[in-house]
Amino acid sequence: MAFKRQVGRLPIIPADAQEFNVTCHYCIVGCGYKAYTWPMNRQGGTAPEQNKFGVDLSEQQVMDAEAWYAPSMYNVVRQNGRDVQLVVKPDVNCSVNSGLGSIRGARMAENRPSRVTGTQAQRLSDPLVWRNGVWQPTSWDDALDLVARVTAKVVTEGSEDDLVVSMFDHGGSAGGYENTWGTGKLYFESMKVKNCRIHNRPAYNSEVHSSRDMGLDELNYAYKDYTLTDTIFMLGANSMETQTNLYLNHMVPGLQGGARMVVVDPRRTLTIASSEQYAGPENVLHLAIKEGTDLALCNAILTEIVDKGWTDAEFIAASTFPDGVAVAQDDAHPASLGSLEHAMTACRLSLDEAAEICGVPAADIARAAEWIAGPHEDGSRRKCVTCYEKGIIWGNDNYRTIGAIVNIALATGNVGREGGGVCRLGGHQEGYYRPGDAHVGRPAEYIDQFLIRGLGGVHHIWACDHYKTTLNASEFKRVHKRRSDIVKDAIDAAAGGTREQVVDAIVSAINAGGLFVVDVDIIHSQIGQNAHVILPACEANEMNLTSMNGERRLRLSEKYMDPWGNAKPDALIAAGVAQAMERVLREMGNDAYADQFKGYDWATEEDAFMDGYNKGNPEVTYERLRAMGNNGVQEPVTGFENGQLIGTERLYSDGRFTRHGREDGKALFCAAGWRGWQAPGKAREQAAHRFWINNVRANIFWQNQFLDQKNDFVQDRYPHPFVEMHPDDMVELGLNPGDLLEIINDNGVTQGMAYPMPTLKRNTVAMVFGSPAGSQGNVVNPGVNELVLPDYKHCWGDIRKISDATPQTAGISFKSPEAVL
Ligand SMILES: Nc1nc2c(c(=O)[nH]1)N[C@H]1C(S)=C(S)[C@@H](COP(=O)(O)OP(=O)(O)OC[C@H]3O[C@@H](n4cnc5c(=O)[nH]c(N)nc54)[C@H](O)[C@@H]3O)O[C@H]1N2
Ligand SMILES: Nc1nc2c(c(=O)[nH]1)N[C@H]1C(S)=C(S)[C@@H](COP(=O)(O)OP(=O)(O)OC[C@H]3O[C@@H](n4cnc5c(=O)[nH]c(N)nc54)[C@H](O)[C@@H]3O)O[C@H]1N2
Ligand code: SF4
Ligand SMILES: [Mo]
Repeated sequence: MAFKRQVGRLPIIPADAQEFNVTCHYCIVGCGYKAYTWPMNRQGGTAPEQNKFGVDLSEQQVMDAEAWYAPSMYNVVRQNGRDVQLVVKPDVNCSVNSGLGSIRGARMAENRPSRVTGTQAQRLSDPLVWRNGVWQPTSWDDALDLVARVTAKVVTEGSEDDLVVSMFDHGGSAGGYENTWGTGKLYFESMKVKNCRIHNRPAYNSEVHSSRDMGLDELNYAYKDYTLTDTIFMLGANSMETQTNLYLNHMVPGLQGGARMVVVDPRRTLTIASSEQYAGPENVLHLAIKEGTDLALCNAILTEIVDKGWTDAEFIAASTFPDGVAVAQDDAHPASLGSLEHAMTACRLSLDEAAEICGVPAADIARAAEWIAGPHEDGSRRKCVTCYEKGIIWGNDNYRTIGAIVNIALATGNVGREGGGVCRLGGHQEGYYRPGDAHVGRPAEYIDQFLIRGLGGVHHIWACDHYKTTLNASEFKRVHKRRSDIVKDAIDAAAGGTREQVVDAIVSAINAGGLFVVDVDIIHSQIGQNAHVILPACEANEMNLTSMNGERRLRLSEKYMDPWGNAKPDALIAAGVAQAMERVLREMGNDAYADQFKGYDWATEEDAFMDGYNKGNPEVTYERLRAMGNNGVQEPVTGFENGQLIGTERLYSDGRFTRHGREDGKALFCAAGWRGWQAPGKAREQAAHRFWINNVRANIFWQNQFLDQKNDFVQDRYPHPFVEMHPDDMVELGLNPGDLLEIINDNGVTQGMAYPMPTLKRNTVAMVFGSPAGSQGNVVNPGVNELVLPDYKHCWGDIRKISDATPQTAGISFKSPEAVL
């Protein structure tokens, strides 16, 4: 088992330690933490006046004592050039988490880079440029000059369409309002780049087009709605592991207070197992549908609700489109939108038809409809919160399935009201503030295929690693490497040349099919192996960062330590690129174009915030947010009174729906007819292979493991990506726990470690996504929907043993996590 090798005893936080507000930057929930720092040569004492908590620490503390922190919450970091001691611990006064941590957030401190304790020494400290066959450290000026010269030459000799950009669009872990504005201003205002994609999908589009087209922003409730509701309806999400403190601090109290829960997931998740314990198994209904059949299920639930007369007629009359078709189906709308009646012409599906398609009993579907919409005995309306995430978003027929989910919430009047809402659970926090992106178009370009086809000459990558996290990753990697190697070879051949000669060599290589790659990251990532310039960014708390969580709660997470080495905030890196572009273009005699890159004279991330977010939201400043502390304010902010920012608890409480931009304020229903597997190639792949390769997240990992890969605690538990399998399938394939296996199909191959999971259905596996030691994306086909939304979750393959357990994998526990709930 991992233990804290470098800490024998934790120092006591002294009474005068500095205190900072921290929003955990890992997941959407955005739990409140407090960071405390103090000089190396001091510590507090047990007497109340000697420690930060003001309590007598010589006494035995109660179990949930605030005055407690784990070794993982401690580190030694640099602050204003000096080493300081650091504790980052959950904030009991934050309404999001009420003092709860999680296995990820509670390791924020130990995941900071430290010269003293040696943690996260992988962090990039200096810009690196490919020279003499290796990455050589250099200055910002030198690195940015090369980026700008190559980029400027390529976009002026060709066009801005030759610049391809992969960029985060989130808050928290990378992103935030500062950084999305920095990159947004650079690529959407100074330039009009249309060949761009988002970190998690191969195009620049929305994960939830249909919800927005129907009039609803996807984050429309307050977390407290989970404690005010009668039923939680969760689809394709595993919140106990992926929105942990939303689950523990809001859903669990709801369940303990009598709410029921319906969970739609092909596998039994820890959320289901845990909810059964809190609510009693009789109050948790698991619909273990066949993968990809959510749309049929939702249509049958809607049909049952309509036929039973459980719809909210008043709400429908007041707030939804009354008559026929409002938006016809076309290339930009994979289903028509309009009245409930219109939608029903496409959605109507009987319980028996759905039972056949989904592989669950008709009686269970009827029961789900009753739990969602059946009135209470006294005839009063049932409240239901509907929530969904990646089993739906990266699922079959994204547009229509999300449309069908929102249909149910609209038909039952469960939005804009206490105990209601129909929401994404979310991934990262949000922090989107950018100039308009209408020039990108809809459907947007499928960027991975664009690069695979040999198009584009320069690739700027911000905080994402497609090697581990894109679809069709085997092919993507092959081509990306081949194209970037062409440029590396050209640079090597031009060694000793002047800057001009090297730039000419690079551009010639690009014209011969090469790709010049700039990677902005905090570590040297896998896709970073293809980069010619690597720019070191810093994380939240190494800079000030604002973002909002899954109930639109906006906070300022404060800087408490220095960036590692010469790393910088992404916003200031974007500004540096822009300034270098301006200078280079002027030298090239292109003054008009150079002028477009003016306006980046930001000295700090706060300047970027004021230039972007504050211009659209003039009430909101760092100072005011700092004063609002870890409870912040729920967006949209509507005013500032008595020293407080005024926010919005719930969207659409006036019954007017506006996200689609319609003046009538009426929500639209989606004519979401079931049509089987929507993305190309899925049905064929399913027929050709034995195993469904479900791909999932797990509590312990954060994303593609960029920090976890250098964290003993994580690596000791899972030295290889887990591939959970039914024990009988393992026996048939001659696999013992911990054996290494490979998954094979026409798209590629990946590998992992066999982990028995008796609750799985036969011929299905659950593999952790995004691992550096086995990318699940290698075996996902390139199929996307009409609007270029990937279906990562549906992929089939065959499995073969490659090795007996290694000394590391043989030594781990193969207990079901359910056993230790
Ligand atoms: N611990 C941890 N938490 C995280 C993250 C992390 O890396 N680690 N990442 C964050 C991010 S960026 C995101 S986007 C979220 C994702 O959060 P979630 O969506 O909750 O996580 P996943 O495990 O990707 O997928 C959820 C479930 O979808 C199910 N599923 C697969 N196919 C189908 C299907 O056809 N229908 C249905 N109904 N379900 C299906 C899977 O069995 C799985 O249980 O998590 C966030 N939180
Ligand atoms: N098969 C399959 N594939 C999937 C999914 C799935 O469920 N199944 N889920 C998809 C989803 S929802 C997501 S969100 C994506 C995740 O895909 P990615 O966005 O590629 O993965 P992350 O781990 O979030 O990548 C973060 C990268 O940014 C760097 N980074 C961290 N903080 C900072 C910062 O402050 N600044 C900069 N510049 N860099 C930083 C990290 O070192 C890391 O390299 O994967 C997607 N791919
Ligand atoms: S639940 Fe999410 S935000 Fe909260 S501590 Fe865990 S990772 Fe951080
Ligand atoms: Mo995500």
